[in-house]
Amino acid sequence: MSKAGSNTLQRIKHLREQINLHNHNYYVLDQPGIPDAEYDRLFRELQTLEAEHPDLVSADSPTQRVGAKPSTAFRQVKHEVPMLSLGNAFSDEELKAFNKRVCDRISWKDLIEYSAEPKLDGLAVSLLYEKGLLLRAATRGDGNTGEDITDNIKTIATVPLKLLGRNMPSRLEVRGEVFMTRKGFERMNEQAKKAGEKIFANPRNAAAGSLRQLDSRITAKRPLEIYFYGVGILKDFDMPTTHSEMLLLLRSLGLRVNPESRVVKGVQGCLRYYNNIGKKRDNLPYDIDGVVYKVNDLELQQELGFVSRAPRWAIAHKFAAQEETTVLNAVEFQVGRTGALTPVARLKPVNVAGVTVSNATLHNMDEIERKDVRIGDTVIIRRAGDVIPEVVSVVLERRPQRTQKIKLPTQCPVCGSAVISIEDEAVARCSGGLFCSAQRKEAIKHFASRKAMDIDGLGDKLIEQLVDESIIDHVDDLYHLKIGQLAALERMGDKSAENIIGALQKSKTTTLSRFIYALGIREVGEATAQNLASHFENLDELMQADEEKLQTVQDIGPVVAQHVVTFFKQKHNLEIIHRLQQAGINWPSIQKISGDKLPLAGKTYVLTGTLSGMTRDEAKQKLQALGAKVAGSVSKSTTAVIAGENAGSKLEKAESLGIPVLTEADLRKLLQKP
Ligand code: 5U1
Repeated sequence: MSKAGSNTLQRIKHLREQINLHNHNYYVLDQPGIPDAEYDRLFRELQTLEAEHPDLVSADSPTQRVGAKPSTAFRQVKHEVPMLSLGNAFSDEELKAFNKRVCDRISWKDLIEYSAEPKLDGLAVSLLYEKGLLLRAATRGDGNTGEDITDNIKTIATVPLKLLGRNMPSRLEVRGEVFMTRKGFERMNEQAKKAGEKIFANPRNAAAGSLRQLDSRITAKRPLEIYFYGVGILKDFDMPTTHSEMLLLLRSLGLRVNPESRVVKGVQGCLRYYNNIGKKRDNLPYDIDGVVYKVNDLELQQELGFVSRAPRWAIAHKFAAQEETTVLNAVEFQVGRTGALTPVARLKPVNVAGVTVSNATLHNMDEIERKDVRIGDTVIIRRAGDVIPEVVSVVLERRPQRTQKIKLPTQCPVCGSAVISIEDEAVARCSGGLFCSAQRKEAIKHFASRKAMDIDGLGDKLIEQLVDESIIDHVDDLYHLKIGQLAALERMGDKSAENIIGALQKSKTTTLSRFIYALGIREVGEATAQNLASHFENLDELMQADEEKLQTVQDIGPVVAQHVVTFFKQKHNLEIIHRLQQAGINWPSIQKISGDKLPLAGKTYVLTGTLSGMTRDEAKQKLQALGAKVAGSVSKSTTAVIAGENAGSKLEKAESLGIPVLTEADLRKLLQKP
């Protein structure tokens, strides 16, 4: 009979039920109900209780299993070598303890060499190659039995159906992670939204959902990628002696491995790598949730062996959780620069990765409806890098009896003007325009921001104060501010006021692209402003351009072109530009590149479809280097359209306008021009 009290017994039972339920949601339904951090906490609590009361450990406890049962929809595959999971370290101390366990177990006195790499947030898979040919692919499933996803894996362009080289193992079972880049995920969700199809909450769910499609034609359309990180079986081949050599071997066979992987020494080496990857994290194209360290020497790995769920020679060092649950107390609507109303969740404050979060974006009403968020709900919020925290989903199991639906206001909460919703647009907007002080404030903040006019010291709070006290109305008023006006403001000394006037003076000399960006034209970000500035010789030309002409600028489509034309049609905007120029805003006139003598000077090309020998960006750069312009859309002034594989509407338009169409081979000849 166990010495545990009935409370402990009850708690263990409850934890097991909860974990089993979340395993099912995560592995079988691809719909995690709680953040990973919360799952980890439940799992750890159960592990601790079981460690304290070993007599209560039962064979069916989730701590004794790797995952959940695979779905029955696919043929099942028994893994010859089980696919185990990884132990976790949530702090530097836990990493140090892991390293100590490793050293103690093999009586190692020196620094251990580890192979380190990012831990991707994707789906673990196993691929079996026989005599170099891809025979079968399977999910990890419960670690012993997975699902046969061969047809789906074959749709991933970077998975070799045949291994590279002549010398290859007779059998190779290789493991890796299937994932989706954040860009691929966003594009896919946009398309799904337009088609009224299922939207995924994050790239991991999207990758899992795509891979477990019963119809592989659907998988083929999904932007899936893969990195391989380990080997289960290697037959009739010289076994490398280290994990890092194993990765090189995989690469030489044509299997993609993560280029971020490195060999590091001891705990300090691991921590340096961890901090480095942590800094890079937001700039990596895919989501990661930590890094993995593996003892590099394969013989030492053998010696260390396994313990129940995981190898003793590897560990996942997790980043601080980016998701947490909290309660949604209220929703307020913020008015942005273009009048867009953004619902903002007011939350019960919660610590997410070291920062207290009490507000998060709910994006727009469509998202609120899609996620079925209500006031009073327990919600999962995510905070990643510099981006504004967002409400990811609702924990439906925790929905209280009484919740309140979120309603879009009919009047702007700031100026009282009517709120209008345009069909096909997810956002609702305040119709007050520059009558609305919120829109004016945001326009001025944008104008002064670092990538625009870069007015040092003119922060958001100060701008709000200046507008609230009617000292300024529009951006041009900034250049008529006097030191005395600023110095009279609360918490503003003479010196700060002087500095701001100095910064305003300095900002008057700028560049055309910064000025275009600062105007805050809808959908004209930094890159578009740069494209516009380098395409048009001066501001007047841009202001007079019609939609057709604008669409010949790289990356400018009909929507942006329309916004630009609309902006410059408004009398009020023209007056402000005039007043800014009168105040002394200036920029150097753009030096026309002396490209007249270049072989493709005066020619304009449009690139479309997929090129096989180079990317479109490379082709663009090469054409530009020869003096050509590369436009984003086809018009009468296009010299020729260069069409790669799967070219679509641009090719059709070229044909309808009688514009010459060149192949990739023609492009190569063109690029060889002396
Ligand atoms: N990058 C990486 N992810 N990952 C996951 N390596 C790696 N290794 C794993 C797992 C489950 O397992 C082996 C250490 C067995």
